[in-house]
Amino acid sequence: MGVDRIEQLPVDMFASHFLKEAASSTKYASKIEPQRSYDVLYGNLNRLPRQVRHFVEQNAKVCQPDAVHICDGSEKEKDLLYYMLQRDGMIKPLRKYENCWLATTDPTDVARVESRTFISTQEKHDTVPRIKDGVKGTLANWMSPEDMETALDSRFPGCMRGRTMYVIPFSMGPVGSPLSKIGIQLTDSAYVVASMRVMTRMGSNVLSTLKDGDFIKCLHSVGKPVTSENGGASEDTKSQWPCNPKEVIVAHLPERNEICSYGSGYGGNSLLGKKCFALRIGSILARREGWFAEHMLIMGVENPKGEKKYFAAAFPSACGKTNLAMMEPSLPGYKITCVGDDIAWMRFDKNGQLRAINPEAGFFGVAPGTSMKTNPNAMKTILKNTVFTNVAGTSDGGVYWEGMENELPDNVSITSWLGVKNWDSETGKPAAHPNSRFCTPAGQCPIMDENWESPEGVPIEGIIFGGRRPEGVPLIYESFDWQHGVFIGAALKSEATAAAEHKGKVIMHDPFAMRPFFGYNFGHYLDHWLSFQDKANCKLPKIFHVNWFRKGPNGFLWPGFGENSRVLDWIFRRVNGEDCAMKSAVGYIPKPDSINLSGLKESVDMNALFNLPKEFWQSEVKELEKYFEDQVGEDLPPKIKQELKKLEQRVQSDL
Ligand code: GTP
Ligand code: SPV
Ligand code: MN
Repeated sequence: MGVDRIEQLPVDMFASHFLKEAASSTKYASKIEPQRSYDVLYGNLNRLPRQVRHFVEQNAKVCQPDAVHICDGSEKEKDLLYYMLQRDGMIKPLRKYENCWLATTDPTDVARVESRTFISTQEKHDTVPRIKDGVKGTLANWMSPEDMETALDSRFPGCMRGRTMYVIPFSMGPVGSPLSKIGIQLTDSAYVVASMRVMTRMGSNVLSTLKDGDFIKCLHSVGKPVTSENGGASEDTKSQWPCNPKEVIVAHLPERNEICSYGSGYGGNSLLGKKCFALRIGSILARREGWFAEHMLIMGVENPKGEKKYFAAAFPSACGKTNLAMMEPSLPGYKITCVGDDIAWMRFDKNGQLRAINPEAGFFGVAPGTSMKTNPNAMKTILKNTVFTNVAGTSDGGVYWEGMENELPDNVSITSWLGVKNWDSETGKPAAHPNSRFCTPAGQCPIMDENWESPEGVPIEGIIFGGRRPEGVPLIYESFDWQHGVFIGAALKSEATAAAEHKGKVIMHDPFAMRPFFGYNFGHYLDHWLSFQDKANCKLPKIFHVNWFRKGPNGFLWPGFGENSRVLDWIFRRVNGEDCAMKSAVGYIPKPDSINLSGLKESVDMNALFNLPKEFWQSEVKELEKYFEDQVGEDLPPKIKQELKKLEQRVQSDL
């Protein structure tokens, strides 16, 4: 279906591009030239809106690229990018599929680097809560503007030498929607351009909706200028993937509407529209303008009567958002549609209805564990126009990862993400990196919702929190009210996953699944959420908590995936006001037999799934109390403290 390689581009179309590129690449030199000029290889600086042009010129002066390419988002440009990426050894074609590619990164550049992610504001406590001296804060990293300036000044000057600086105009959200926002990303990575082209709406049409100056300035560099010695490759590993792991910084300067990221080409570190813009900067804009920017999937659920509702769900990284958003329901008559799998921008409309858009245009999904059994819709989505990163390749031009569950024919061999040929599972090392991902256009998903690009967004009737909780936390519970629901979000915890640089399976706090993504003081974030309770014209959605990951002696107690539709069915009925819940210490839980288990093939121990061990919840309360005191300190809203007290009393009285 696909090709072994792109042998040739329609070269005359690009003749001038390659001539100029050749000329400029001979220009790089190890000696420093104070003022360097660059060629504009593609596009026209003069046609850019004034402030965009200024932003480009200013940063070109600092970063000193050899060339500038202004992205237009065209097919022609796409062909050029993929051709160059392949030529430079950054991606390999996967001939088994249509226009699919495999990239493998430097082994040190594989996940978000939370420890090097900073937010810089004049006032420290605009960014981080007021906590006791000596306690290490885990809710956002603040850096002073002075230190930030030093950090950026020691990295960016000259960082793009020998490379092309791409200018990416992109829209988060449908182009022109009143809920959308525009960014301009400058990057010296063509891989990032190819990925942004999938993950955002990118190209010239974005510029035509831009009110001059009203954009987020995003600057990204892999931090590896090309010199005659390194040829652009990594010195330590000699990999073709340029990066500078020792100098990584992912910096946010909200007061200047700026994001500056250096040293990593991977995922959330480099696709700046995603976590940096849509969540960190987004959450700040949201508070200022009265809306929400959240780490949530958005899904449509249609019941057998043809009634439809939309839900948003916040689970921490690699805890099942993509799976739930694309679920194939096992309950007959149910239909699921996908609006988004990672980020929701939501606001109450003038009728008081909460509405959500997915600001993204693609999925950057976790590959391991994705199979025809667990997520057939994702498997169907990624068969074309997809860039896979850090998965394993097969000798017949396909991909492979742990949990893919397809038996490979004997004559097909696997090359691991680290390039080990004839890989087999006996080595004990995974074939694919645990945080390996696919980057694929959302529009290709067979169950995309008919309204997924609707400019006004879809109406949200329920918000679901969840995490990986091996112990103590029931399959589903519902909050008593909005305030209790905000408390449940604040108390969210989960087992660590490979999405960031954490080691081991510790249970970590991840409030609102936003711990790595808060753009401002978490105490203020809670105030913002709580404030909607007092607003006259807001229909507050019900709030739920789910846990697919509770374990018994034989592993997971709940089959998960498509069977989660049974839980969605209960949620749906609750939103419709059905009397199928009863009070418990943690919230409303299903009345006996109110979860529809008909047709479930395996036997499930519902008692074990809903058991609320008193000692567990007593220590949970104590631990939460300490967490809030240590991490949110003076900024913890009294209402959250009250909710914790109420939980403590309910646990005590065995309610
Ligand atoms: P990010 O993209 O990192 O924000 O993560 P995500 O929340 O979209 O995670 P994703 O859906 O890709 O989850 C990936 C992991 O969760 C895979 O290992 C899945 O197998 C596992 N998973 C998802 N749903 C379920 C479930 O219902 N039960 C169990 N046991 N595992 C699940
Ligand atoms: C996450 O870690 O929550 C992701 C992947 O969605 S990344 O874009 O790398 O942040
Ligand atoms: Mn995510």
